[in-house]
Amino acid sequence: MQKHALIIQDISCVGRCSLLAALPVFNACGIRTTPLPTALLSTHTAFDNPHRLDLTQDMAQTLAHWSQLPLRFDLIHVGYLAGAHQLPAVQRAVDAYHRDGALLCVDPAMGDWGKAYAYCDDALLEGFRGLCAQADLILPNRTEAAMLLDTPYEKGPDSPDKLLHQLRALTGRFDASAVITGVSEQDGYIGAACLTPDATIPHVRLAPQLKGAWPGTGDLFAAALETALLLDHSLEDACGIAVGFLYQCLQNAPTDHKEARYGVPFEGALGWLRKRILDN
Ligand code: PXL
Repeated sequence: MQKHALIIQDISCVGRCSLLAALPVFNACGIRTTPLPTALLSTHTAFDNPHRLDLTQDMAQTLAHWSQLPLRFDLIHVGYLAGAHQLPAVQRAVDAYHRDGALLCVDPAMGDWGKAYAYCDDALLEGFRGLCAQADLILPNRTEAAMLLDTPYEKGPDSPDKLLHQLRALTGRFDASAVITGVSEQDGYIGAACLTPDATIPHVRLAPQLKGAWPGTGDLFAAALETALLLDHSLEDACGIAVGFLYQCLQNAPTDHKEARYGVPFEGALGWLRKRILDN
């Protein structure tokens, strides 16, 4: 049976993030996707003054229409929201579709590099904590982990063990897993660490660190990891695949900030990802 993923995040037309990064990753590996767009932006928010259209009302109407259809999903991904006012619509989608073995994956898109996104307020943070409490898998970066846990963001080489145990506790579920991205335990390397319910120590997966910062890396990472999970890889393996995918994508990526804003050139690496995931 073909797997089917519901992806709840924005459409940023320019900048290769959120839905425009996630959908091709799932689709390249044969997974059917259904988007529930939260907002339409002319670019992501690292460009000045994007045009924004808030789609909260449209989310509610879309969900009302879908309630008349026999839709079911194997995975629900929640990412970038336009604000806390969208949480009721997201909860409605979770209530409708987080059942029959569907995995709820929450990427609490609230900030990066030690800074919260401008629109992110306490209500959104609380809302993401509430979504994390229901999730099967949460995937914050180090900035978001610090926000969720109300601990200071630590720069530089770090050990993710304590954070991951605290994140798993935050889910409030004995069977949930946590992944943290942007981990650089070793100088010159970057990647992710994951903690599954049956493990006491995290698994860390690293690749050589490339100089630069590209918007959308978290969205691509989550999509690659979730695709691998849906296609029967373990979380540790899926984490390694997603780290490897980003390394493949970024090897020839522009590093200059003005160019890097256009996002990760992931298109040429989709074949690598498909092979890595499907050639078990
Ligand atoms: O990749 C995260 C993201 C998603 N959507 C929008 C963003 C960002 C990060 O800045 O601005 C609109």
